[in-house]
Amino acid sequence: MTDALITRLNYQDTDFTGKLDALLAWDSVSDHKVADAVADILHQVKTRGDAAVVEYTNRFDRRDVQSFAELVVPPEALQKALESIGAPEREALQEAARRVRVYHEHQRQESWRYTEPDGTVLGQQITPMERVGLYVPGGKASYPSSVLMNAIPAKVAGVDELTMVVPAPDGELNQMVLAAAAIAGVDRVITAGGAQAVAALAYGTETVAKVDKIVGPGNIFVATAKRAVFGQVAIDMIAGPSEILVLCDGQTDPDWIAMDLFSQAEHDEQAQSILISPDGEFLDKVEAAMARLLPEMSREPIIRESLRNRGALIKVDTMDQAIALSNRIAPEHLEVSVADPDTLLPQIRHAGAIFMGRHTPEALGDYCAGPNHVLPTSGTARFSSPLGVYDFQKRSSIIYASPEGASTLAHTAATLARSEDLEAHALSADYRKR
Ligand code: HSO
Ligand code: ZN
Repeated sequence: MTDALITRLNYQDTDFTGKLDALLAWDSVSDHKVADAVADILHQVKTRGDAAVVEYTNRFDRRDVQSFAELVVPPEALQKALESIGAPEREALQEAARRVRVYHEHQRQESWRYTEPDGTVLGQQITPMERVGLYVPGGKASYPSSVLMNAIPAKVAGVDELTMVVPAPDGELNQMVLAAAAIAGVDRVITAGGAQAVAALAYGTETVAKVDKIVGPGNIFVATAKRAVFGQVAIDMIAGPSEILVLCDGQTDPDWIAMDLFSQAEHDEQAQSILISPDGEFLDKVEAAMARLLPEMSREPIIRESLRNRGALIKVDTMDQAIALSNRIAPEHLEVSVADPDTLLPQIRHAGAIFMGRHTPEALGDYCAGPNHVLPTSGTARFSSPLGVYDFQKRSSIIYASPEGASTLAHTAATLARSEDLEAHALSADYRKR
């Protein structure tokens, strides 16, 4: 790569597509050594339960606990964390939680049914999962906002028991994370992380009840463990690095756009920030703004690396080209920074979250607008959706045949059953004939 702050591309470039594809390419690392280590940890926890979790936690997180009970955070400690943080932070968490809850309440799916003329009733009954596990990382990406975003939809869905696992390296716990857990209504917090925590949730131990689904981001050990237990339990998506794509007509303040790109780049060195505009001079202004603003940023090294690795400013000829590119990229976050974004919206097919207009930076959505910030990454917005209440609800089909309905249906069922050579099916239906 060059020494430039960020790659510049033009839709007219020879091999533009190849260059763009190279920037977008992202391989989720799969490492055999990690897979072997994880398989061993899963086996140990599956067979030895609490004791194995305690041993791994003492080893990996430099703890010195004697029993699993010491890993369980007492409910009073959650309340204490809530009181210990600053009032502005507490109020901000509470306000964010309130808004996220209101938004997600709109997502709750309802059961439905309809009745046929002969009295047969058909429908679908929606029920929440009973137990869910929420993984929260312990390191630099331990975000209280992510606790709200994962926990609130589960609680809105009506999940009975939400268990959060979070590593406490050297016994240190992020008080904002605990406070967020208290506000979101997390039922139990266990200070364990890594594959051992995933295993405890997936298989259950003497102390931990086996959950139905595990959600939340984690490092490669956690991601590998989640993949391995999938099937035993449900899991959410395995997230790749965060991405933002900004489409701009060239009329937004270049400083605003520069900072929007930084806001994604500061997450990590592999995060991706791309700006597309039909206005070449505007791209120059944004690049100049980035060069001027970057030295002031506290995460300057991460931003610089991320922009250099995976960032791009792309000149197109028309807004239609911009939209077509956006649909190809299928970004996690899409800012449509134009005067009237509603005119473009119908053409936008693939994006995790769409931020409309000049006054909607992604950061508002990351924290408190209301929609979820757990979104499909790496082009998976082509086929998946933001985390939501529906991810914690299940559907059961309902069939309630009336005597008359059963009699009618039996003809069709028995005919098909005999064509499949399944006589008991045919008779079981026929017995209900009038
Ligand atoms: N942008 C991240 C979410 C987040 N931002 C958490 C700040 N804190 C997800 O793509
Ligand atoms: Zn963010």
